[in-house]
Amino acid sequence: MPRKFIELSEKIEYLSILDENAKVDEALEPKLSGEQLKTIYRYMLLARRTDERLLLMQRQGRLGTFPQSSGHEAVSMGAAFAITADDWQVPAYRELPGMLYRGWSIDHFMLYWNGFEEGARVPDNVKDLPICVPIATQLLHAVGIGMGMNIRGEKNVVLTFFGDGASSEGDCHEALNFASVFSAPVVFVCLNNQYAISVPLSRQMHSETIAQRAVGYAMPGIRVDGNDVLAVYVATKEAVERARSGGGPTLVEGLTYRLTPHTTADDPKRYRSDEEYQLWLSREPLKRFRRYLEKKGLLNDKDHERLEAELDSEIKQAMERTEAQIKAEDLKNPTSMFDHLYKDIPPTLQNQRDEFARYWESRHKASDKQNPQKSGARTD
Ligand SMILES: Cc1ncc(C[n+]2csc(CCOP(=O)(O)OP(=O)(O)O)c2C)c(N)n1
Repeated sequence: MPRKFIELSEKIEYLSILDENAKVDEALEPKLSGEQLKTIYRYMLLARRTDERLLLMQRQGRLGTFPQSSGHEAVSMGAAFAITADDWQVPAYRELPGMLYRGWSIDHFMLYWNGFEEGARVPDNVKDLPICVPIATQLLHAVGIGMGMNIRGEKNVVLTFFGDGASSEGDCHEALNFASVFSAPVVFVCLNNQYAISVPLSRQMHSETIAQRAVGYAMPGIRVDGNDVLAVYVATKEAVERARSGGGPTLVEGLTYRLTPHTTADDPKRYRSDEEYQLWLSREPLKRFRRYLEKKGLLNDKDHERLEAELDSEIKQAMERTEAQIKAEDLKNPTSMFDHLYKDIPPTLQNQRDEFARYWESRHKASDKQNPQKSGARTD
């Protein structure tokens, strides 16, 4: 029996179109209209400013712990822009830009990160699943949706996201494998920000890229500059078109960096050097895309000021609306936590719900007795 080699396609393509100095490779530039380019920028900026406002709210005690998305705008928005409203998006938890673009309101995020189920309620006519915090579990949901589309003979596509840390989870392997075996129309986008909380990539995996894992699952894989929204868009669009025409799944890796702590509860100075941070700050996605639009005559300083003012006013209005909503009685009753998992609640859960409702009622009666002047007004 001879020893021989089995040929595999082991070359992993890397794509960059708009570099950190806003120099564009015209041969690779996608043919998007001025309006489309401005829409992409609008949602990237809206997400950045919302993220900054959410951080202020968290620091003021008006929001719970949450993971910021700053730095990830190009991966999220470039990919989301490559699907249609009839396709599905299955996010992890850093896809604020793409989710806002798909129709989620800022209110959703303010409610969600304050612990209210209403923040996870999918808006009407939006084909997205809600934010998913347990890492990599959403990938299996995405593959299930994709396999369902195949069974129904639908020509839609599922776009799903995960982090470099999530790539080490068994769920990720199972999802990639199933998607490949069943030729599910799923585009897996990895936001490789090079850290899983404090664990650097070098402690996460020994391979050079995440994209090359696609070889093991017999699907196309590509690494893109994840701070270049044009490259993310082009690579995702190609993958979407392949999936739509029956070509199965693709793995797209966007190499990027988070410009913030992992969540508001973390201190990245303990595991990332300032030098590294400064290097990646100089490569961040918004600045280069703004310069690209300026060079094309699509944006000037005055337009930008106007846009910022418009977006800030949207964010402020959302904050006022949600804070009023949170004070309203219906959001103050935590029995709603039982309401969203099952259409018909199973008896065991119904018992727990009833027990909790009795406890909650008695707590209020006790609190009304202690504060008779507040009788009738809830104090929690
Ligand atoms: C199943 C599961 N295990 C552990 C955690 C705790 N956890 C939260 S974020 C995180 C790291 C995720 O890193 P990565 O996938 O790279 O995503 P990033 O946060 O960097 O975007 C971990 C382990 C979790 N959310 N879910």
